[in-house]
Amino acid sequence: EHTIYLKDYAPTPYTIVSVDLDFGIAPDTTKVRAQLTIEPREGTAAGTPLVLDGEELKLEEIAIDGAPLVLSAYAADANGLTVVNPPQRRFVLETLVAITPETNTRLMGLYRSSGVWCTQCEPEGFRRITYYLDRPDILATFKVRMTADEALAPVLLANGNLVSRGSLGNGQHFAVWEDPFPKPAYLFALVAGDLGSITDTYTTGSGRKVDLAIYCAHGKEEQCLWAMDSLKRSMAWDEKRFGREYDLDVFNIVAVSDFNFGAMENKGLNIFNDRLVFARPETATDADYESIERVIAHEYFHNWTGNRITCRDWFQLCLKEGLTVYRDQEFTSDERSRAVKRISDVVTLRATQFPEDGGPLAHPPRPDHYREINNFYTPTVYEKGAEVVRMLATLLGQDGFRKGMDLYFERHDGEATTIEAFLKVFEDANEVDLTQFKTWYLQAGTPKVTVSDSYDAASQTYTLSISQETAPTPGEPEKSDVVLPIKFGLIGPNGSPMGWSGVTGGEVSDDMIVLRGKSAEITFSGVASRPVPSFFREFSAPVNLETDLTQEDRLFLARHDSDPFNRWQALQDVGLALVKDMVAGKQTDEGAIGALSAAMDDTLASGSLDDAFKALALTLPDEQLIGRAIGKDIDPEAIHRARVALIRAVFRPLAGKMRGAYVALGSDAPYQPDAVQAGRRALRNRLMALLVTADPEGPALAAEQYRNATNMTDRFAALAAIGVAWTADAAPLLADFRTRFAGDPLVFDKWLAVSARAEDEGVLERVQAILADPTFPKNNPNRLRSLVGSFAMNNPVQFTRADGAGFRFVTQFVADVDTRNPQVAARVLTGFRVWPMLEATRREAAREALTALKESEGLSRNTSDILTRMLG
Ligand code: HT7
Ligand code: ZN
Repeated sequence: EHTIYLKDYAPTPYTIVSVDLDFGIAPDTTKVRAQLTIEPREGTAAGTPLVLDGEELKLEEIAIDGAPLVLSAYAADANGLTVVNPPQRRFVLETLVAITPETNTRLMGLYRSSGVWCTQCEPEGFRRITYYLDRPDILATFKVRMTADEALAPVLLANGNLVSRGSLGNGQHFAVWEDPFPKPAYLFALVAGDLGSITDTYTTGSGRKVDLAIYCAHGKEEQCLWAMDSLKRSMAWDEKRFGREYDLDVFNIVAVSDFNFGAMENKGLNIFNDRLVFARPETATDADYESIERVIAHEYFHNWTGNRITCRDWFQLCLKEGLTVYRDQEFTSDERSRAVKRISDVVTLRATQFPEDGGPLAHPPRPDHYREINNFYTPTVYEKGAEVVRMLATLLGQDGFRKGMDLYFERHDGEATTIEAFLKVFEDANEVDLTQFKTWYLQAGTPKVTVSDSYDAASQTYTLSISQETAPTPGEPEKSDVVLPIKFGLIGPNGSPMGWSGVTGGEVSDDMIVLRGKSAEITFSGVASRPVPSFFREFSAPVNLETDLTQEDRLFLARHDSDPFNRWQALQDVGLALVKDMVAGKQTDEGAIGALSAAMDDTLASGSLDDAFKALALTLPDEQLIGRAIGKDIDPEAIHRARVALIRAVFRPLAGKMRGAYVALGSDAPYQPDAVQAGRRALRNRLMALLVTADPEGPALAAEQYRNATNMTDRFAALAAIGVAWTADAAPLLADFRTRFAGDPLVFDKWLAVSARAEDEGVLERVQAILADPTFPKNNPNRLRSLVGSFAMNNPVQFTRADGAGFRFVTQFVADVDTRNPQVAARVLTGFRVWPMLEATRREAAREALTALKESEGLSRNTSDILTRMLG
């Protein structure tokens, strides 16, 4: 079995100092000549073989310092190349290999997307281009020469700065690029193709001019302007907030249509999934605009957190990913609304990371073993990794955090490093001990924090009992206590913040309790009346919280908490408690429903809350979150019915007001993607979606909105509301949408996603028919994920059908796609992660489908790794 352990980390006996690559790019076969300047490390014994990684390479020539190697001096196999007895001094290994990008459906290494040659090397794709020490602790400078047909590939790009280019006469041309910054091979990139572009410039704080360009398919140039605007704002923000300037003379972005992920931060040459570049109001939603802005920022921020300072090994992936997600979250918070961003991020965390952490695929942000590293680009590494960095900032304060970051850049620039080194800079800059804090990186699972309180009127004391508990996760039976920053406040009966004169029993400052042990009992004195407590303000730690607050307390918080996150959270908690009771078949609590209805009414009418916040507050917890809150024997159909019933009960009485607000929120202003306009549309579309469920007039209103829409945000919101609820208008409107935007693949993705999320029983058959259509692009990750990924991840009722047909469809799909693109297959398969929590019939049906898949021959390592863990 092929398992890699962190404890086995050791530097390689040889290192690569510089790389000269010469690509002869041509249809069918590309030739790659590599000259690697290699050195033995100090202490490497004579005769130690040099073992290079390599996959699907055809070796045609091999030489050392210009002298061809005899057959006995080396061995090449399916995993790489061994040079038996390399020189014990600096030498140049030259290889010539042939590769076939055209047949590369895995989209790792060099491949061809809509005629464009492009690369994806993270994490282990470079070995599919040439023989190499393909690991992140090998930092080398790269010089890249490319030749290609001038007509097929007028644009030739690689990392760094353009050194020379010219015509070779015979219809061929060449370009040479040089990247002065030593980098790991996973940051290597090249692009060759016939592309359009937009250009701009950015002048850094120190006055250096940087040439910016975004390359794309011809005709899409106008759709790149928002991405360019986002890039310039990102560059300015990183200077202002973190003192980080860009370091090369050029920054290029290329949009490609076949890409396994969102985007890639290759040094000076970011490559993007085109869905995260292209935007115009008619075809992109507000959410698309925000995603583009976020991902452009994320990849740009990697230039310092990832590229200038990279990871020693792939176990440290969250060193760059968690930190960079934290940075992009802060960027969006500064550019838009901090509260709305925080709520949205927590919704995402709970929808993706919490289920991972509570299911068969649970792993720590820094795992200590893996079979397939591609399966660790997970919500835990990214989003929980960002939460851990956020807690560090919360504990140290913004200034302390910034001091640590400054030291990180100063101390580790140019290095491949570790989580230990990252924590050490915060310790040294702030004179604190982060030994226990490190547990967050090493341990899987979402802690459960329980708080109970009591008030003693006679002594005017208020006591909190707080405890933490993390349930076992696969392979981790025992859990340690983690450091918990608990931002909090006490609220008096009139809704104002309440102070105290003294506190005993805990580590407490004005607005934060820090819990380090299993439990604490904290007593506040001088508390004039019983307060309502607000815990984990801003969601200050990624935990599940249990309190003994009553529904009245929660409604009080929803009205009075000074922390907008907890105002939102309080309404969520009220709704969740009600819907859980309904699923359990308990007598409907009319009073409580009326109170929630009144709170929603107040929210809608509020003159102080902004529209985007209201849209979030008017959203009840989704079905999957309700399922996880129930925790076992989940019946997704019962949850669906209960949630619809609750929406009707809460919002039906408000339908008149909601229709009025809906009309009032309409506007003729030209579309702008800014936060204020987007917030207004979000609220209006939220009302529309609620009316579709709660008001007999809702579906007609949505259909009218669909027809009259002047932008994709409004049109798609209407289509999604109707298409998912599968009302009478669904089929004709979906048909209209498809023809209206025929020829735009990114809009086709929206059509696919809504089609796959329909709640009716017929959806599975329709999805199968779409997939079976011979014109369906079977190798494009965006299309496959939009259709089958949406079905498995976002159609909880039909995917988990009790007859098992939804499960079987997905496992058969996975088996098929796995032969061409294992990364897409493995990712879709993670849709099964809820299976152990389902009720018995569905659970057995899922087990059968997974077991049948496991028996298939020749599954990829990606898919078999997920499957093995999934089945426990
Ligand atoms: N660092 C990038 C990760 C990535 C990736 C991973 C596996 C396969 C394909 C991939 N493309 C990009 C993206 C990021 O986090 O910024
Ligand atoms: Zn990243």
